[in-house]
Amino acid sequence: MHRTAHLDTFARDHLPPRDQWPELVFDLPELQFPERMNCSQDLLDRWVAEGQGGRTAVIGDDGGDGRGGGIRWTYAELQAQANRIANVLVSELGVVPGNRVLLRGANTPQMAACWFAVMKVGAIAVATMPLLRAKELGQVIEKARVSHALCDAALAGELATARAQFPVLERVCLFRSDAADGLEALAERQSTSFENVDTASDDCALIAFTSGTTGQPKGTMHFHRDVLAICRCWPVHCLRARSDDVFIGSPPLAFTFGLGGLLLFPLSVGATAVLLEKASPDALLPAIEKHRATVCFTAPTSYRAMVAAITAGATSGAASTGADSGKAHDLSSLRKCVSAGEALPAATRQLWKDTTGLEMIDGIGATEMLHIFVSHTEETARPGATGKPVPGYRARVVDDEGRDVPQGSVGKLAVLGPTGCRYLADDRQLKYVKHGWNLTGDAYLIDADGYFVYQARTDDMIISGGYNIAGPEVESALLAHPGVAECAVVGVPDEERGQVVKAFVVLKPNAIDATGATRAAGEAALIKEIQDFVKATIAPYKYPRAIEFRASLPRTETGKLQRFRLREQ
Ligand code: 3UK
Repeated sequence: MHRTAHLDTFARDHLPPRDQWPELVFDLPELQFPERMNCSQDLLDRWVAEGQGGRTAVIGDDGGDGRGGGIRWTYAELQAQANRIANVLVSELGVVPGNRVLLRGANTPQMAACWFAVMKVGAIAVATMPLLRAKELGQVIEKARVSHALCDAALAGELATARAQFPVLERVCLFRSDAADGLEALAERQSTSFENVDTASDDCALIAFTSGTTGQPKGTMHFHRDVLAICRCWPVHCLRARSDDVFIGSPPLAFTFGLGGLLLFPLSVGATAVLLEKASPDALLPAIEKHRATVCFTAPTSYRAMVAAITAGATSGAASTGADSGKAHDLSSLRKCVSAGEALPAATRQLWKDTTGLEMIDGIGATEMLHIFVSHTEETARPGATGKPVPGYRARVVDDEGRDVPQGSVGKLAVLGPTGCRYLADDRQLKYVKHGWNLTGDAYLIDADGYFVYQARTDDMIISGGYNIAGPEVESALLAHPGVAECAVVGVPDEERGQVVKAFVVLKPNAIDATGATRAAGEAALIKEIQDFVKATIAPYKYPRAIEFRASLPRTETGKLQRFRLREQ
């Protein structure tokens, strides 16, 4: 390890022992990193130094609530804001290199400036999802020993509650606030220049907490060089964005999918990022049109919901007014659409293509790996498959002993590359990293052409009557039925078969009424019809023996289905 710039060495002191790290490979010439670097230099300051400071870096859109929309900052302005905040952190709030600084807010230009300020002062960003409550914030504060927080004034309440219980959090400064001691007022008095702390390339830059479904959240530690490494792998080889691109999307900056897709990747090519405070499918559609966005990042279900809204708009007539979801939206600016966070069903890829003419880019990423490691380009997309290892990464499908399974057999996905899993003080390190490989917890197979085909989370595989059934494959088949809006497939206990396949289905608005039957008769007929439909699409033994209709499905803030909740019920 290189000489640290951290005066507070908590992060280094709590890295896993070196022999528990995954193997790291820096195979590409662009992955040769110097001993000392601060990632904000490469992503932000560089553009100003190169005379590109007048380009637009970030655009804020509050969806019309008037709190902070309308901000457009050039690279020079974003740098000036970040520098002012860096000065506040050091001279007003007493932050020293290595301190953990919690960031809390919706996706906004101010949040982006705060993130860079934390990088610049050599502190460690601990970004948190806006929806977290005091209890979860408290777990993060305690685990990462967070001493300072920068928090959007709109979200101050839960943080104040958490702070009352965890006095390790000494200072909270509110941004987007008119208060005399708010961040804006403090920043106003500071200089727009700041000399970045000369961090080591292996100094920790961020601790990202997993959106864990159960148990204590895990903090994943990523270095300054990791931030740049992810910018030089997937975006360069799969996304291939340009400096005139306008990025937009839904994942929070606190989710590394969003941090990369909506901040690091656009800035790494000198492009523009539109940061939306509200990014539900209903809000995303008009925002794409309004900002003439060219690159979109969101989850598979969000693409599906956007298609539904577009289709509803088209049938009700483009001239209709009122709710935005009822309007036809001009999406012709879009060039590239990225899907991640969950498997992309072939049916959803096809729907999006039929609606927009665009082939989506799917990629599997993980908080532990920082970003995407198996993916493809538009040209090499294969419906139902995630793709191939991203240049810079290696991937295999292995058995419990870490040996490659035969081609075409289902096993565990194992990956390694320039980034990898380093949990903050957590025994679960030994579960994620085995024999030097990161085990993501996903069941995959490799097809005859070397494509990686997602099956399920390993603990979501259903074993029924001796057969292994991957829930997502059944979900894909269900999604192709014209009445199905959303669905989730789980295994439920069954005396005879061990488990049976059960589907929870959200129907499209008119799926039953259209039949003219009574509700009960209509539901029974539809269940039978959907079951027959699945049997005709995939091997009949995989069909859902039980189907339950729901108004909605439980999801995390990052858009993932919470199958465990459905199993519990
Ligand atoms: C699942 C996928 C199939 C998979 C993430 C892009 O999702 C991200 O990180 P998380 O830590 O979850 C990781 C797990 O999510 N998954 C993600 N993408 C796909 N499954 N196809 C996909 N395309 O189970 C994985 O192990 O929340 C995604 C970039 C950064 C991220 N952190």
